[in-house]
Amino acid sequence: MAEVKLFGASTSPFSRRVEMALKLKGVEYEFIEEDLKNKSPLLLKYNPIHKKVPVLLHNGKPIVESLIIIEYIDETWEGPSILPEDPYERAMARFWAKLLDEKLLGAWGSPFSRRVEMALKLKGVEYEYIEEDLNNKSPLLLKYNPIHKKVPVLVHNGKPIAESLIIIEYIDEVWEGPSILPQDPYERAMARFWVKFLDEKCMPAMWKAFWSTGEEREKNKDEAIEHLKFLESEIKGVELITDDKFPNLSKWADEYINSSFVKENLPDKDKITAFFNARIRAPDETKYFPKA
Ligand SMILES: N[C@@H](CCC(=O)N[C@@H](CS)C(=O)NCC(=O)O)C(=O)O
Repeated sequence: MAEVKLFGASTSPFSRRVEMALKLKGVEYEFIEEDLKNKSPLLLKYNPIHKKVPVLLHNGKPIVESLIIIEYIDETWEGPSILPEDPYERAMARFWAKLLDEKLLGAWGSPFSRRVEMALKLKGVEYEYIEEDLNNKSPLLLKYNPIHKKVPVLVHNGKPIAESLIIIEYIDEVWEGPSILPQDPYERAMARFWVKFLDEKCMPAMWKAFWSTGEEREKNKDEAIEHLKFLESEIKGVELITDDKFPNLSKWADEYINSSFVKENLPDKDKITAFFNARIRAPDETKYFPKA
């Protein structure tokens, strides 16, 4: 009997759809659960390009990418057809299946995209990442986020969700895995309060302090420092967050960026430094991160 193995993850919808196809055809298979945070050497060997589940191993030969695997299953085993017979209907089925995959429209240097990527990875969600050129936004981005026209946008089951904080709460509610927000309603409210404060007060003030000069910069710096003081007491470039002025914040920031998970998901340091240096030299021409 032919040997069929499926390397998958129970949290992955892509693995699940392959399992359904195998079951529909009545194929016997061995399921090998992968830990997506600690991928096995076999998974990396069989899917060296994407390093993702699912991988179907049939007679020792690996097939990757769930939609390709499903078509392979349909063509290899008898039983109820998965794809329609008619070529046009088949093309349509492929179109809709591809559209429904989880997608994240992001930009490599965007802290808002990065935080969503971290949330997806924390939950072990498989997704397709689409890098946007913010200087030349794609029709897909404009279609999915016509109001703000910004990244990130998460597309789940063909439906777009915009605004990083809303996306993160959505991810937290939809996928199992470690909780992102605290369970306790009051703690959740507090987490929302501080992140809103960070996004709406601290980041814009720090941003303005970075890009202004002279007197204007001093004024913006003072404003940023006022906001940071609140953060500092809460969590007991331009020299803003220094050890002497903000010891708690500084310690927290060090611990945050030195945790292996965060480190892996931060943008490349040289690339982001080059972007900021270019922006300081020519602020108008380099408004957005260049395409990765
Ligand atoms: N509040 C939004 C902010 C997103 C945001 O500002 N994204 C920037 C990249 S860092 C963007 O897409 N900018 C394009 C633009 O402003 O046209 C969120 O949290 O998602």
